[in-house]
Amino acid sequence: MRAIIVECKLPKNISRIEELSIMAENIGYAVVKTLTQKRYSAHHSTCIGGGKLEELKKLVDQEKADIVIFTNTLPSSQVFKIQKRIGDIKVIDRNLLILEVFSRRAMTKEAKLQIQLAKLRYTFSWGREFIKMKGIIGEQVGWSGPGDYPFNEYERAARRRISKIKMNLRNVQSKKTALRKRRRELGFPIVALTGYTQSGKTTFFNRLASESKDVGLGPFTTLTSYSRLVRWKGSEFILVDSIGLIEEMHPMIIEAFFVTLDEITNADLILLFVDVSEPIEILKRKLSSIESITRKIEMPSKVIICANKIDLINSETLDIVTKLLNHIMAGRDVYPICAKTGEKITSVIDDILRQLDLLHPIVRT
Ligand SMILES: Nc1nc2c(ncn2[C@@H]2O[C@H](COP(=O)(O)OP(=O)(O)OP(=O)(O)O)[C@@H](O)[C@H]2O)c(=O)[nH]1
Ligand SMILES: [Mg+2]
Repeated sequence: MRAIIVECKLPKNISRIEELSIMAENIGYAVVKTLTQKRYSAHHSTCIGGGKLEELKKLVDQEKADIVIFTNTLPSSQVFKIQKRIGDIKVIDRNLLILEVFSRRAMTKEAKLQIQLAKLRYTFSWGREFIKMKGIIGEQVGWSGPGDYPFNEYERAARRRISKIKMNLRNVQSKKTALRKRRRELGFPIVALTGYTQSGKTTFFNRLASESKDVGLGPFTTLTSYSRLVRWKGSEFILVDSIGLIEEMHPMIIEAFFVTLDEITNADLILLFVDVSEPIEILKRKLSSIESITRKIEMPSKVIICANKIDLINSETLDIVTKLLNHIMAGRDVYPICAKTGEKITSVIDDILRQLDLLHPIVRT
């Protein structure tokens, strides 16, 4: 599948072309061209302006593209208007690409349901637009009276599907909640891993829990949360690995994955993973994005920062990054580690035990 990535670059926004290219290529698209238009504000009906749209149309024909991916968030009306102008080709935005990545990665029933729900809710208003565009309801008819019939039908069907998926999801998740409750009753503290996608959480999880979960398949390798009992120096705690974060995650996606993220909210301690091998500017941006997401999901107060992938940087860079992390994450312990080789991870585990008051384990008889 050949993809063209398009961006309407506004002065206040950073470019997401690279991020989306990686994501698209990761799920099998060949990014054949990228197209950028700098504007002070997005065009009200087609995001990019008319001239650029013509250029896009030519590019689509010339490159025999199968899909156009906008880095911007597109309201449904814009998607259909763009499609109308450039031909019968799939047009998606960043949020739908993220959901497509999720779909490809979803292995468990829970993740599949969560994605279905997010997709349905994200495209809920699209049905109305589609019906309108296809002239099933003429715009002149308006949205009240008998002309509303097809839309109301669509809306009812969509709502029914949404509530059915929600019910299935609740059934799947109630088992997990029961398991969590049982573990609490048994007195095991819960330590959850969080951080930007691809920062090395599962690599760390596999090492501590002697597991072999998938790592490094690209953004959102892990979608479903996993819990394992970890024993260290005679103490035990539950380690939870879950979905990674991304900048500007759409609220609907956060909501669909809320229960997964809830594992983080319910933890006694958080290990926040940061990939220190990334350029400092990106690191700063990601840290502020993590801050805003974690504020929304109400993180527990105990947080340890794992500055991961130290094998990829030199000591001067590590010094700069550690200072930055100490400054931004003031009051939290920062540990430079290498999850891949296991270097320096023992100090993190010791700190977990210290913060959870597990240093002097009670011997079970
Ligand atoms: N060089 C180096 N690579 C690492 C280290 N830790 C993890 N990686 C690599 O980073 C990539 C991502 O690792 P994952 O463990 O899948 O990251 P994740 O945070 O679980 O990612 P998501 O599941 O997408 O949220 C993999 O290719 C790992 O091999 C490290 O300490 N050093
Ligand atoms: Mg992972």
